[in-house]
Amino acid sequence: MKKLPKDFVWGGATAAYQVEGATKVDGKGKTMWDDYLKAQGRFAPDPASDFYHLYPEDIRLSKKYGLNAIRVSIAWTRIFPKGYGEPVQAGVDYYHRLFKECLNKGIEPYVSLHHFDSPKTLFDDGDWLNRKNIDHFVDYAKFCFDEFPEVTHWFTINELISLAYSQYIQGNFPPSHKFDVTSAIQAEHNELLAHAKVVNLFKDGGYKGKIGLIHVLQPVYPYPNTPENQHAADLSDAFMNAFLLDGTFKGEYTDKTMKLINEILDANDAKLDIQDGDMDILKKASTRNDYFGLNYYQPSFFAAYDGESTNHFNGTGEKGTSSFKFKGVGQAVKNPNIPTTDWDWNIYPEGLYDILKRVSSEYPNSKEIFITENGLGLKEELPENVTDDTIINDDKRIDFVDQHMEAILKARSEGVNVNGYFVWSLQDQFSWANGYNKRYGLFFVDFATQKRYIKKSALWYKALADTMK
Ligand code: BGP
Repeated sequence: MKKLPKDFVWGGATAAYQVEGATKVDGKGKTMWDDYLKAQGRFAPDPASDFYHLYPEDIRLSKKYGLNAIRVSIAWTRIFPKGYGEPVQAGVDYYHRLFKECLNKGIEPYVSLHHFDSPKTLFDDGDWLNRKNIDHFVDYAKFCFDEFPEVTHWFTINELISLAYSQYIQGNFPPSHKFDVTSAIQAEHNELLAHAKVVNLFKDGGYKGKIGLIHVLQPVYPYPNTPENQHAADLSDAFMNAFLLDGTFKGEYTDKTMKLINEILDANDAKLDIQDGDMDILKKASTRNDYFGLNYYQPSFFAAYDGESTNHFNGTGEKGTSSFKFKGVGQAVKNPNIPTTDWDWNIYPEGLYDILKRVSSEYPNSKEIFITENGLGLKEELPENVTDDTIINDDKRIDFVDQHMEAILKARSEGVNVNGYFVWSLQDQFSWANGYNKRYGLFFVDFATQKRYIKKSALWYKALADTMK
């Protein structure tokens, strides 16, 4: 069995809207999802995992199965229902209770301020495309830093690209635009700006603790490996990874990245608006991140393509149904040597090793890295003869996490400063574009009764935790 390094951060990840449920209680405001999901009619954000009420149980299980940290996010709309104005005390109190419970149990909370859940009022007003909303975000962040000194590990925004890409390219997040390249690239830039402003505020304000942000990185490989396909992979990489990494840790978009981005913008009659002073803000923040949260699920394989943009998003788990062709970039192709999940996600742990090496050599300002999400979505059911002691077999997930840990420890042994791992996810949760049949948890949630059952992966997680002792 492998051994975890001493003091390794060994956690499980959650996000407020995916676990809390209770979307209509204690004065909570609507997020960009409530009406959208209702109109879509496929699944609802309630009850999720009812973490709003059951957090003590999940934290108890976390402790029991060897975790020393969890990722949670604050729902902006529990505190400011409209995104700004007067704070709601019940929401503030809930997060104090949650953090206290974590700390009392020796579970360190790593807290994100924004995890895909913009307040509806601000979303209707342009979301991240409206620069006024950046100021509202900074005000909300300041409120949280002042109010929650017990939190010492902060992240500003989770997965800037997933928001921009799912909202404006793939079309599977509200407002469901497809291949709206201007909005996507502008959202990337504006979110970077929002992050940088908050980091500068945190450092200038002398707050105790550490701060960073979270990017999901998706290495892009040419397939088959030809010069044309390599160029398609480079274009996709610039859009998905390099633009955001440059903006975060270099405080500039390098010439190499901008050449590729401009090629994409030209092909799509799109434009990016960078205003005077923006780059100074990014520059100032670029050396001030204390750490970097890296989410990794899968790489993509790209080939050249010169037609119009089309896509199909597999949000049901019908294997083989996804397709993605992006004008001026390339098309995603299946690499027959790489296994995939029912949702067509490539399983390739080496991709995590590659991207860790790249971040550490090209972006030294990332300083310390935590894998803030990684995991495997599976369709799982309770057996008919279930009892309280039933342990759900998820050997596939154990294999997946084991192989990814292997990649992490290899990169670490070669000098990459990666000091923690948060499995996605702590318990089963609701998935934004897939609903309740894509389970990731260490703990199985029977959504009808909210009862928790242990999966075999939780036992494995505990055994690995014990190697730190
Ligand atoms: C990340 C998000 C999470 C989570 C995870 C799994 O992008 O930060 O919120 O949902 O992916 O994705 P999915 O639920 O689509 O399978």
